[in-house]
Amino acid sequence: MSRQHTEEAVDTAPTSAGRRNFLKGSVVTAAAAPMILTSRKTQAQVVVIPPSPPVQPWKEELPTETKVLQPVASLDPAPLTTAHVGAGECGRGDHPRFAELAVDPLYYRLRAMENPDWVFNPAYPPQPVWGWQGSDGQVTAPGPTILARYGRPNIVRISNELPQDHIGYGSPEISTHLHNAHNPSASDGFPGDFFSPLKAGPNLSVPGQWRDHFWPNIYAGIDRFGGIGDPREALGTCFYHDHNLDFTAPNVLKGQIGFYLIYDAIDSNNEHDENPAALRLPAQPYDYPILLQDMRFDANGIQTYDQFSPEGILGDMVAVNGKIQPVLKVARRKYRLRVVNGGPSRFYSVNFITKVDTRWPWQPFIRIGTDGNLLPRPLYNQKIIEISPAERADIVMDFSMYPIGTELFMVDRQVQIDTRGPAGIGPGRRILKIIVDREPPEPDVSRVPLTLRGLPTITAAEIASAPVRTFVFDRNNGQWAINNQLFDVENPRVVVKKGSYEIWELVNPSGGWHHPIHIHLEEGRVLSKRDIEAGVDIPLKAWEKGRRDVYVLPPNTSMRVFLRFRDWEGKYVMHCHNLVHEDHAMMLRFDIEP
Ligand SMILES: [Cu+2]
Repeated sequence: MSRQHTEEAVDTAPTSAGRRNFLKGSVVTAAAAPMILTSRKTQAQVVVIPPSPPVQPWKEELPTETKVLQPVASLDPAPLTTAHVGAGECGRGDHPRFAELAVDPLYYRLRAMENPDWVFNPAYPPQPVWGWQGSDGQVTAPGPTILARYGRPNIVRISNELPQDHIGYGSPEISTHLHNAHNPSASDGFPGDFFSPLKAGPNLSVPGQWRDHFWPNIYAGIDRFGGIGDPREALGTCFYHDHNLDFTAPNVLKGQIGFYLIYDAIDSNNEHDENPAALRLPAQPYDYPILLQDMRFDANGIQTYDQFSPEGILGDMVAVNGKIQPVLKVARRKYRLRVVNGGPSRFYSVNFITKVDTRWPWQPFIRIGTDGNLLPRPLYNQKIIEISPAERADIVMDFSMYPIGTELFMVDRQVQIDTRGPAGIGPGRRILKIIVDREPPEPDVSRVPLTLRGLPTITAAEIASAPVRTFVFDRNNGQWAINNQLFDVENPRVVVKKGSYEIWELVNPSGGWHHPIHIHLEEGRVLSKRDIEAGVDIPLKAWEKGRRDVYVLPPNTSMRVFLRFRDWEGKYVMHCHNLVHEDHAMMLRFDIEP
């Protein structure tokens, strides 16, 4: 059972002593009255929460380059297979295949710390966030970007220096997940592996100040293909974020998130690459990640959240890289923009507009990636990006089409009134202003080639012989459940053999809720999608046909996903990435056995 549910019965109304005691000292009391789920699936009694106070738009400037975390020369004590229990490391499991794969690693220090004076917008007072310290010593939320490379392992020493006497929403333990990298279980940020100097999750042996995460930067398929695996399995757009059991939504909202981009020989971060296989896509600093998070602020302009409501709070402000309605200044050339939906609950449909005479036409871009992965071929002349929580879109925009001084706006056109899911497209609101303010210092030689990265093969025989498991995502007594069961961090609900493959059928029978389902460790391929009420197949969208790690289930929808389970053993999770649903138990543990 998860922590929240051991403290009180799952169907307890949000007036129990535990919640009251918590709320007494919390900033959420004033603004966030609870929502009460009724027994009817599609109805909930929604208490209206006051809107966030107005902001001053287009005042804060985003950095023109993503802030990169630099490696350190060494770590003291030197990382070992076994945890340095006694020297401050929490009691994690051993690093598997460490001697084999931790060859010539890069070392990083990633420190979770409070910044007491973060400014989301000049209209709001400086306030604490739980960010990450960058190489310049500053603590930012999102944290610094790690630029990784396939074949070069990273050992990231993550330390928890958050205030342990914290009162309010969020919980100062962490378990950092590198969303969907092919990583060993002990370094995956399993929800029950949360740690602080004072507390250890149920899957750790002792608390600690820090934990070494062994992120080997290998492709899936090392057992079959040898070396560093199958390059067709590459992920590029990853992000690290807290996965603390029951507290993921508040901790991520407080800033426990950052980008992790992985390059390789073809997606090489080098526009001048002479390797004929290299794609030469726009490279750093013109490869720019953009994180979207929905946030709510109280009457005093202080961020607020209700971590005990099973419907959470839908943010009515959209933070773009931690700022509300900021400005990004770009050079007149191509940019690769990696748009990441950091949740907790808002879906986005974003496009770009600029004023032409009296009109605001939608501006074109090329979509090159879906979730973490490059598509086999670019999608040209795209105008809108639809992304659910945790989904990503990798696009190339050519700002050389615009004269210096042009202002563009990134607009979210998604209508959404509660955390249940999107409700159509509207006129939208502007969330980021982009100003083309300079010529690039050198000619733009980047390009978008006609082919990007091929897909790994799945044979008809494999599909025919794959065992099928069905998972139903629905509510159970006001909590979120999978096959009518709540998350059990101690016991696997599914055990699969390493090297095997299966079809997982994901079913959302509810009439009201959308569930973006995330499966750790491996990308899957959607074989089919079905409207279960009408009994007909639904055609897949172009970007749903690539490798995926988020499977968006609208109401009354099922999906069949082909998955392999490779290279690593141990405990992993599948869960809804609406972080409210995840925290309220819509998660299951699956184990991979030898
Ligand atoms: Cu969900």
